[in-house]
Amino acid sequence: MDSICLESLILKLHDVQAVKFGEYKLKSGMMTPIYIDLRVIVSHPSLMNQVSTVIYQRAKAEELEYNSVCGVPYTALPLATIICSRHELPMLIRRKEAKDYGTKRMVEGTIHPGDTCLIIEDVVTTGSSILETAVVLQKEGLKVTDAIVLMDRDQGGIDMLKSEGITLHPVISMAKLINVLLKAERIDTDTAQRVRKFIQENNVFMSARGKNGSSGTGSPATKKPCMKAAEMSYGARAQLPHTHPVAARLLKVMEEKKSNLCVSADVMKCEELLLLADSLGPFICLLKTHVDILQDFTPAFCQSLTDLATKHNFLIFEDRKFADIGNTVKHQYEGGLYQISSWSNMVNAHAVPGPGVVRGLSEVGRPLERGCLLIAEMSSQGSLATGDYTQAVVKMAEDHSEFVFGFICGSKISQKPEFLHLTPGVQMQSGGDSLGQQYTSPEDVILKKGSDVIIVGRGILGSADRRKAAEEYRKSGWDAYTKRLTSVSR
Ligand code: S5P
Repeated sequence: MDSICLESLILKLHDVQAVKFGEYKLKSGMMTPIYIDLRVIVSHPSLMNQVSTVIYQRAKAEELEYNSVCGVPYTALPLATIICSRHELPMLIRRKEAKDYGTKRMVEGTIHPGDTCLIIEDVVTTGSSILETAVVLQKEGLKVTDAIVLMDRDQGGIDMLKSEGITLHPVISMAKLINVLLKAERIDTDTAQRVRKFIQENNVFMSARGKNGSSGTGSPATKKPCMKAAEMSYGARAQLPHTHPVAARLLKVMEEKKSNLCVSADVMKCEELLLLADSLGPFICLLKTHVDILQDFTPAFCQSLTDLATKHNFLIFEDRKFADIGNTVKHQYEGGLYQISSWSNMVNAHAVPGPGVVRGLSEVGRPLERGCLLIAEMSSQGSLATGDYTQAVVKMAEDHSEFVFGFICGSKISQKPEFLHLTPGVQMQSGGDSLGQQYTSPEDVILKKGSDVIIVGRGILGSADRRKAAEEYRKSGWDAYTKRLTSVSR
């Protein structure tokens, strides 16, 4: 497809108001200067044909090899139909919901496991819709290596899909769209600038993955922005094929309880901890312990705690921060006074000793269906866990994803949606304590830094009404998450 033809297509899309400029309100309340909605083109048959042609030609130009085509429901469905009919290609249809009768299939059509299926989409924001379709196809034994999209909003979809092994080929980029409309005087320079600024601001994300690395959880100003990854819901991430079972459980609990709050129950007596777990249980997805600060620990305490976890549907995380050779951490995890592996769903470890620490913990934890977080960054001032170290931790986690499912970190450091990011050093007001702890607000942690779970200790424990404080933190963390989801959805 030559550029002249693409230009005329862009103008036609503007004519039928598939692309609109103005002030549009997203569900989050955020205002956007551009609105793209290609559903309208089904009422314009010649446009449908042209869009189908450019999508097919893009696949040809890339010399893609595939056995079947699947359109992401719903807008891309008729486009896939036209392409498949015109070129006599086998099509597959992905169901959004499984039928509650008959075959309960998620994909309609003849499936040959091992075949490659090309995905087609109308607009990509974060890539999550394509990924969801790819996951369904992969579950049927199909390979998905490429996807073609008519319009890419340049908001990180390409990078996210790349991290999942899918190459996204956009026909029209946001930059091209704006340039063509500006040249044709459909929009003025101000509008073009506003849109470019909006896209840029909703594109970048604070991350420790920049070339310069990060400076720990406490100093976001020095972090390098990188592309924003997909904003899949917690529930959708729980369903991904690579999501660790413990992460999947936690994500489901988060979705069900509308809570991304982990309480750090740093109290010294067993009874106080159990009372805390019982009263804050309804507001939390996860309870974090430091079992070695309890003055009156008994094995019976663990049973009472796991009973409360069942009663209130939360998971338990012993914040043991293992940091020794594999053989030693194995014994520390399984034995001794605390027998941590017998009651804690997850633990964490420093990566300093090298992968042996993960392998040692994994030998004990995997048979018990436990999981592990690696400490990639710390909230304390002057932390050495920054830059190349943080990146090496991400790599170690990816290499041991059968046991490691996420990180203790200050911001999103992995683009893989199956990994969870848990951030400590959270209070409503920024600041710190006299021993180097540094605090960031729930909103900043979830919305700006892209983390998944807030870990709050003294922000709640130090409050006169702990239940009220826990509900405030839950609400603040959850509101920030819903804002994050809707601010990038179309
Ligand atoms: O970098 C870190 C890692 C952790 S796990 N910074 C932290 O503060 N933590 C833990 O989170 C810390 O051990 C404590 O249990 C909790 C923070 O407590 P707060 O009272 O400062 O909220």
